[in-house]
Amino acid sequence: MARRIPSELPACRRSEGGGALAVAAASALAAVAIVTGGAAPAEASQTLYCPDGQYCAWEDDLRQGHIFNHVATLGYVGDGWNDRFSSLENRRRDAVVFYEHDYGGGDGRVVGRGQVAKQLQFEWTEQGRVWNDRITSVTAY
Ligand SMILES: [Ca+2]
Repeated sequence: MARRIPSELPACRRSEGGGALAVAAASALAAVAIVTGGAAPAEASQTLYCPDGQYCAWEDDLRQGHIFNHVATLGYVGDGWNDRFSSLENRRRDAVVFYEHDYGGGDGRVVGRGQVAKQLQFEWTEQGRVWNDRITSVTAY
């Protein structure tokens, strides 16, 4: 018994040393997680406000999810956003028209300065047509 106690003390110290290393490693991981977290909001489902002077669209209702924001006319919003807009906001000085097809083709809907469409699936319906996930091009005046 008496001999085992001294032999356990170094073992105990090694254990503590390992514990300290583990804590340091955990801190390093936490730091990495924080850096990664800094980029995360763009991926997270949370509201990102539309910058002044731009028009914006979100992939989900109520200005949630990924945000698309731009200032100029776009004959095609791009493969990543085509037929994906679910809510809109126009913070430009002038009106913006959203079209169902590319280069202003098909039906268009005007969004005036400061206007918001929070839920295209409910707000932009006429003659049985729904504008959710349908917009393909934008004209900015
Ligand atoms: Ca379309």
